[in-house]
Amino acid sequence: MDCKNLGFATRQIHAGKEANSAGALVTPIYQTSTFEFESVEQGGARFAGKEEGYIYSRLGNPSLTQVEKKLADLECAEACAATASGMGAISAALWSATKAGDEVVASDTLYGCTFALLSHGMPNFGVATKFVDFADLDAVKEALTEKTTVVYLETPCNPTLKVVDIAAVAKIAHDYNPAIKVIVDNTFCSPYISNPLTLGADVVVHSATKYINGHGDVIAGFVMSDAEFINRVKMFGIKDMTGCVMSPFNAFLIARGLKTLDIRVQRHSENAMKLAKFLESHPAVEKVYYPGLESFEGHEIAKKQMRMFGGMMSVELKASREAVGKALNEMELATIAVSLGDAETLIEHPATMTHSTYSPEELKASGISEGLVRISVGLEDADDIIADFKTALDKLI
Ligand code: LCS
Repeated sequence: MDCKNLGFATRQIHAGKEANSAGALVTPIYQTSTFEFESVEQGGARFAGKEEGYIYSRLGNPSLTQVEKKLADLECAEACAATASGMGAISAALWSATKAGDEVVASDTLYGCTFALLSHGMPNFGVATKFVDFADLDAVKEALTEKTTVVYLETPCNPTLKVVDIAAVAKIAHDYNPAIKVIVDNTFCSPYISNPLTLGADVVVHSATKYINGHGDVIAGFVMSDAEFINRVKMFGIKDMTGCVMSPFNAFLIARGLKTLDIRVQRHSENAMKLAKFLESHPAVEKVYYPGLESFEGHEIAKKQMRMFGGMMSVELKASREAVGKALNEMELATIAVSLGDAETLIEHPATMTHSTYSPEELKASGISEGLVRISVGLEDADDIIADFKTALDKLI
C-alpha cells in the first residue's frame, strides 16, 4: 500500500493485512505473550537483530503489526508503533525524543494529562517545558533555544478547539534547528481529516481510544514517524521506559473500527456543523468554539489543513455554573462522560474533568472557563441531537 496511489477508504480497509496460515480474511488475534524459536541459535539471532521474526509480545506481535502498517499508511508515515493508550504514545514519544537538560516548547492548551506530563512529570527527570500560545507564531520562535529538542502541539486543541498552523510552526522550528522533533497530537482530526507529516511535522501521536477505534470500547494509541525514530520508540520508549504495549485483542478491535473511519468522521462532521450552527443561533449561548464556523478564529487555517472540521466543539453558555449543570444533568440523549469520538454524543465540563490537572491560573491562561462545556458530537440523527440541546438550553433563557 502507498498513501499516494490509493484512496483513503481502500487503504483503511486493506493496508497492513498480514498473511496467515489458515487464509482467514480477517487477521486473527495472536493472543500470545511469547513466540517459539526453532533452536537456541535462532533465538539468539532474533535477539541480535540478525534474523527477522517475533520474540515476545512487548517487542512485537502480528496483530499489532497489522494495525501499525495500517496507521503508517493512513498517516503517510514510514513506520508506526502501537501503544496501550494515547498517553502511552505521548510518553513513549517524548521519552524517546528527550534527555535530561533538554527543553520542550509546547502549546499552552493541551489534553489535561499531556499537560500534567509536561508540566509536572518530565521536569522530575530534568526535561523542562515552556508553554506558549501557538496562535502567536512570534512567541513560538522566541521560546526556542539551543536546548529545545521537541516542539509539541495539538490541533484543534482539547478543549478550546484552538487551531494551530502546523506548516508554519514546523517551518519555524526546523529553520531554527532541523533536528527539533515537531510532534503533533492528531487525535481530534483522525488521519482522515489531517496528516501532519505531510505538512512538515516529524512525529504524529494519536489516542486511538477516540475516532480511530470509534466504538468506545478500547484504550489505545499510536506513534507515527520515520523508521529510525519509531525503532527508538519501540526499543526504548515502549520496551524499556513505559512498557505500554497494546493488547492483541485491542489491535483486532481497532482494525475492525478502522474499516469505517472515513464514513464515521464524515457523519460526525456533518452533525457537528448542524449542531454548531444551531447553538450559535440560540440566545442562551455566549460563544461556540467550532473550526467549521466562519466566525471562529482559526477557521481559515482549519480550511487550509483539515479535510473537514470534525466532531468536536465547545460552547460557552450565558448562565451560572449551577444552572448549566442542572440543564446538562437533565439531557436525555447526550451522555455526561469524558472521552470523545464515539457513536454516542458525549458532554463534559473540562474545568472539573478532563482539564482538572490545570491550576485555576493555568485554566484562565488557556481560556478554559468555568462555563465551558465540551461536546463530542455522535453519530445519532442530527435532528435528535439538536432537539436534545434545544430542550436543555431553552431552560436557561
Ligand atoms: N490526546 C488527546 C487530544 C486526548 O484527548 C486524550 C484523551 C489523549 C491524548 C490521551 O489518550 P488516552 O490515553 O486516554 O487514550 N482525552 C480524553 C478526554 O478528552 N476525555 O477523556 C480522555
